[in-house]
Amino acid sequence: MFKKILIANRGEIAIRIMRACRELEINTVAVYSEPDKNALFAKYADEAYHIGPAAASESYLNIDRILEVAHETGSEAIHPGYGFLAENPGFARRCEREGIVFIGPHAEAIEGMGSKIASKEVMKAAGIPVIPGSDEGIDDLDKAVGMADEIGYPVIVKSSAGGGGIGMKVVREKDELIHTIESTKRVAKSAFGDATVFIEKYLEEPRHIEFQILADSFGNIIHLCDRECSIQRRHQKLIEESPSPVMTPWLMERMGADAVKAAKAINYTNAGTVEFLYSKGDYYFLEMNTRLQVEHPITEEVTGVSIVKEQLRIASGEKLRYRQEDIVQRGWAIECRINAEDPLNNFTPSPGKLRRYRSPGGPGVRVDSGVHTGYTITPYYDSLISKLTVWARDRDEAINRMKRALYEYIIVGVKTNIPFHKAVMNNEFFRKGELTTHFIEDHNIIADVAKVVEADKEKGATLASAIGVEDKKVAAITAAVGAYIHGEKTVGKDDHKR
Ligand code: MV4
Repeated sequence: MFKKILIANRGEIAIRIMRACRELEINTVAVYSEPDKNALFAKYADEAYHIGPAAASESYLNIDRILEVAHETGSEAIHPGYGFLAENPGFARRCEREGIVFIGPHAEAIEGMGSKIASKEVMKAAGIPVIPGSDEGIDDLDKAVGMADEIGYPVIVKSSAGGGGIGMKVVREKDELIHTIESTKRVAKSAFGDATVFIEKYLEEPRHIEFQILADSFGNIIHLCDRECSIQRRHQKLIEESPSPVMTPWLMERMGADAVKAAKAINYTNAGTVEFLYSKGDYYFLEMNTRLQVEHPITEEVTGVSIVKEQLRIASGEKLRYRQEDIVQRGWAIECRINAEDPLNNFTPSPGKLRRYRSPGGPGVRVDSGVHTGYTITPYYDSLISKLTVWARDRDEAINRMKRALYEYIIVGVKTNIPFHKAVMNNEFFRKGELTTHFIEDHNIIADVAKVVEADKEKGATLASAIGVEDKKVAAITAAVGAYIHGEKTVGKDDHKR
């Protein structure tokens, strides 16, 4: 096992990796940008080094500087986390060339899964169901028209080098097809430097169900069951759960076997995720993510496996310590991504100083976060404050526990999407597990958010007046209510002053 590794990331995921290292008695090296110099993750590490200014291109994406620190500190390996350099094959190759273990798959696997057309071809050849569509990039418009007629409308035009929904457009009428192909090619060229596009049958109301994979360097591959990730906004996941409400033992068996087959087909090693679209009882390979995912905690909670520790063990050359029959999914886990954003203003980021921060706790509650009271959420990186995960024996209890945890959360100084999460947890269709990737629009959740904000104000005002706080400002009330609930201090008459 390694004695020292460098974490080339920041915030909650950096702390998550450092926690696994501390439990394995691995020393940790943090790298931080100027705005992160006082961040919790930099303090948590055994060593911490400044790598550049705020701009990611000059800090967390600065390969030369990161490798320089790795060499200087004698780090044997680098964990990239997610985002930044996590799926950068050039970085993985640089590490391998410079004798530093990249904690993730080989560069070839990252490269291969970066092309949506190539990854579909590999999976189709391995006998994994893929969405009906073109087997190669579109370079002949007449051929494309013929193909769309064969597939049947609606179809979707997608960028092969794309991801996260960029460079993808639904076509419902034949006369829109050619214009859409040409415009999508332009978007793909400018966004990814690769104009290759392809078409597929458009699945109207799919679920996004993904499987966690672990693969060692000896050909052993297992899956750690499923995650339902359908509640997304602009291709950003907001709420994830394990298992999926539609999962059955038979579906688990088939999708799990196909997820393992997908990893085997590309000689995958380390942790990865196979994404499927599920529609009307059928499922189709969508793409494979070659990194640790943000939502990994729900899988850790229902299987008891530390995915990050297994990544470290695999990267250090150990054999998988689990066989497939050792993996048991127990209970239900739900994760809400708590972001500094305003759900009543189109989820606009809301950076700022956390004047008060207190996370929930108690039975079955896990909070992965890198913030604290007094911390400033900067506008330079993503707006993630924390990931709130709950575990319970069944889905109903997990939803009730999530509602309780959201009620306890105190964040004063920035707007958050907590009211959004409360609105979803209160939604009858969510309670029934009737989810699709269009859930937020289909159930007009945003309209419910406004009602939640109003109700919270009322609740805060009522409780605040009960405890003698004159001022009606929600923030002051939240702070006072929080202090009162948690007995941090008795609420004085000046508590409402900003
Ligand atoms: C699709 C689809 C429906 N039909 N492909 C979204 C980004 C990328 N992961 C692929 N995506 C989709 N591809 C076909 N043929 C619907 C989506 C989609 C989606 C997929 C998963 C999770 C959330 C989504 C939100 C919107 C669209």
